[in-house]
Amino acid sequence: MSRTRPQLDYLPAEESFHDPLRADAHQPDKARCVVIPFGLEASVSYGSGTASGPSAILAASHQLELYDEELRREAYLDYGVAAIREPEIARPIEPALAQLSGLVEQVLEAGRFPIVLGGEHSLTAGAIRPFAASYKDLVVLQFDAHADLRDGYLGEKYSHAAAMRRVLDHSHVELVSVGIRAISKEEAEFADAHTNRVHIYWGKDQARWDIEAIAARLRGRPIYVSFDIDGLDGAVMPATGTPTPGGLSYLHALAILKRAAEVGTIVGADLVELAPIPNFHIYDYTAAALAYKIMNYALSGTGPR
Ligand SMILES: [Mn+2]
Repeated sequence: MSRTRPQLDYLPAEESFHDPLRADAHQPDKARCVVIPFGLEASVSYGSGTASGPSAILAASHQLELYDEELRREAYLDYGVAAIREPEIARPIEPALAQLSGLVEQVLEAGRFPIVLGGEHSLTAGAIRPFAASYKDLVVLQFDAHADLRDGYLGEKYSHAAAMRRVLDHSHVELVSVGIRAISKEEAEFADAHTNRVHIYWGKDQARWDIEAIAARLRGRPIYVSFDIDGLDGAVMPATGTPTPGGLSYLHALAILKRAAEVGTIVGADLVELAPIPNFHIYDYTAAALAYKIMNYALSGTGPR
C-alpha cells in the first residue's frame, strides 16, 4: 500500500539551483535532479554557520555557467534540475534525520536523483536510509578531512563526528573514504577492525593514490557520494567549521568523482559543512560548482567503461 505524500514544494526558478533563465527552469516536476536544501545545525563542535550553507550555494549557483566545458554541453539539459524549498527543520536531531530521510525517499521512489545541501555532516545518517534500504550493494564514497567514525561525540550519537559510523550501522554498506587526515585513536582502531568494509585513502598519501584502485572498489555498484567540503584543502576551502591542511585540490576531487561515475552509478549525494564567510563568495561558488559537477557526472556522464 503506497502512502500518500504531499507534493514536493519546489522553489520558483529565481530561487532555485542555477540560472533562472535556463531552459527547464519552469518544469521542476520533470527534472531528474532534485536539490534538497537542509541546513541542519545541531551538533557542530568548532566553527558554526552551516545553517546558511544551502541558501549560499543556491545563490552562488546562479553565477555558474550552464555549459560544462569538460563535457562540452549544457549538461543540465540532459537531466533537468529542480530544488525544493528548505523545510523548517525538526528538532532535536533524530526527528530532523527522519524528516530528511522522508524527503530523500520521496525523490528516490520517483526514480529521481536527490542531492542534499547541508548543513552539517550528521544529516547523512538520515539521507542514507532510503539508499541503504534500496541497494543491497551500496557503497558510500566519502570526501572528508575527518573519518567521522566515532560512535557518537560529546554525548550525541548522531554527531557530525559520527556521520560515517551511523552509515555503517547499515551492515551491508561499504565505505570508501578519501582525503582523511584527522582521526582519533578510537576511530583508527575501528577502521583497522573493519577493513572489509572501511577503505581509507589518507590525505597524506594523495600524491600516490591510484585512482584505478579506488575505482575498483566502486565498479558496477550504486554509489552514494557524501562530500564534506572540508575534504578539500583548508586553503581551497576555509569556509567550513574545521578547515584542515593537507586536503584535496578541487580538480583532484573532480577526477575521482568522474571516475566513480564512469565505473559505477552515482545514485545520490550530499554536499555538507559549508559555513559561508560573508563577502568571500568564492567558497559558496566553489561549493555550487562542485554540486553541478556531481550532477553532471552522475546524470550526464560519459557512461560505464
Ligand atoms: Mn565530515
